[in-house]
Amino acid sequence: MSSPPIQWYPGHIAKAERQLKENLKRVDVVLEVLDARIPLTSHHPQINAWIGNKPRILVVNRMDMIPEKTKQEWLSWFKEQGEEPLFTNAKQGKGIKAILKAAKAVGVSMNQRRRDRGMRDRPVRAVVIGFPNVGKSALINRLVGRKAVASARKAGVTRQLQWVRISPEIELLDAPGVIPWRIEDQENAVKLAICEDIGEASYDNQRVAAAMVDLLVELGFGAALKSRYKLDPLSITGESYVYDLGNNLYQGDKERVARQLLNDFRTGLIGAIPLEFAP
Ligand SMILES: Nc1nc2c(ncn2[C@@H]2O[C@H](COP(=O)(O)OP(=O)(O)OP(=O)(O)O)[C@@H](O)[C@H]2O)c(=O)[nH]1
Ligand SMILES: [Mg+2]
Repeated sequence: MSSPPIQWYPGHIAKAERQLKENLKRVDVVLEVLDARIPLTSHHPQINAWIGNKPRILVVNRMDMIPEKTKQEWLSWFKEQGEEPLFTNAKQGKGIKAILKAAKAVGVSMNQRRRDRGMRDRPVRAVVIGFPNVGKSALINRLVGRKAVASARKAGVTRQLQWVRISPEIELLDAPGVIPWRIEDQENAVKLAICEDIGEASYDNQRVAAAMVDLLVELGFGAALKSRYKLDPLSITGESYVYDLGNNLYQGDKERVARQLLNDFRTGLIGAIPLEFAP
């Protein structure tokens, strides 16, 4: 492909990363939030190094956007890796209690250690970390039970760190999404773009839409495209698909159709479609 690689590392993310690292010292537990459609690609490669020995709660959000079967396969896979992922739907508030319980448990053992050293109890401090737009702020709002922080359908909504008191026992730090300084693998970059987990300034809609069609066909979801758009993607390239569909629907407006394809995927209109499966 001749287009420039997808790279996105705006100033506010660089700043957020510095502040996040600074604040991690004050935090007792980290909630790492992954996107269920791309649990591998939405894991920030440096997170483990940042967290060190702190307890981590692994949250796989957007569980409504993948089939139940795929979710079960991921659950087994993560367990094989020694992880205990908690699946959530932060939009509708599903799976929230288990997270509160896990965070409280960290608080209980922390306060036990404090008491042993003659110190008073304090609330457990947690932070949410993850790529942009995976649902960190929506999750916080669900945990606290009201709209405490901004959450919207766009990467890069949260710009500053913000503490929220969830209950007398838990304080949570909302943080802007973080992304690696360089995304080495362009296949991953395309998946992040399709899922809108990186900013739209970084990619070309028509290219990403074409790549999405190719990827959906490769993953066996061609029929979902065919039934929604009355156009079979199986024997043509993604690029031709965007071109032909633009002709069918919008007098050749490829940009408009590319935006629609991406939007339909992101709002679930093409179906509950994962872009990664458990290895
Ligand atoms: N379908 C679905 N949508 C979700 C879920 N969680 C969050 N969303 C939506 O995804 C969008 C992004 O959510 P945010 O909470 O702003 O994401 P964020 O991770 O805080 O994003 P940044 O602040 O940009 O890093 C919002 O429109 C949410 O309503 C989910 O589990 N399922
Ligand atoms: Mg946010």
